[in-house]
Amino acid sequence: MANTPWHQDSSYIPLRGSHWANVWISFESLPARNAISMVRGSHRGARYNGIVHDRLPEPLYPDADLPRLPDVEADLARDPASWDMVAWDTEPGDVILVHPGALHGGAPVDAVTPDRHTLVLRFFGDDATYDPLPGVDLPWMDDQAEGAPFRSDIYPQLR
Ligand SMILES: O=C(O)CCC(=O)C(=O)O
Repeated sequence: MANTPWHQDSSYIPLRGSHWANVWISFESLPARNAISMVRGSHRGARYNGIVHDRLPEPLYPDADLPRLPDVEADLARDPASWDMVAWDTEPGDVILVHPGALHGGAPVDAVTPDRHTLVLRFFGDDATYDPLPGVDLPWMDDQAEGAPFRSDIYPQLR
């Protein structure tokens, strides 16, 4: 059973603001236990230091003054009520909106759901600003000042 490690997308994307949403779309019917899970309200909480998925549990930013990501998986194994989780059954055509600051993960494949194909679209809006993260280099943002609108020719604008 392979779980998506618990994380926040905001640990990886140098962006601030509240106009920010990911659309999670699965092409199979999924029971909630195989769909993406989130910690309720976590998008309003801390921005944690990220993880490097193939170097767990090393912090993504060794020198950054960011709180360490909690070990949600271990906490849940000890006590399933230790985090207030939400997840939904999904049918093809459903979308789950995930705030990038939400602590999310799970979505294992298993005997019930041996295969899962998922598309994630990332959207951001007018109040999204560039907020550099240590060691995250987006060459197309090089000319942007901290706090400037998060814009680049590589991001198509929806009208
Ligand atoms: O679908 C998944 O397993 C992970 C998707 C995800 O966590 C993301 O796009 O940030």
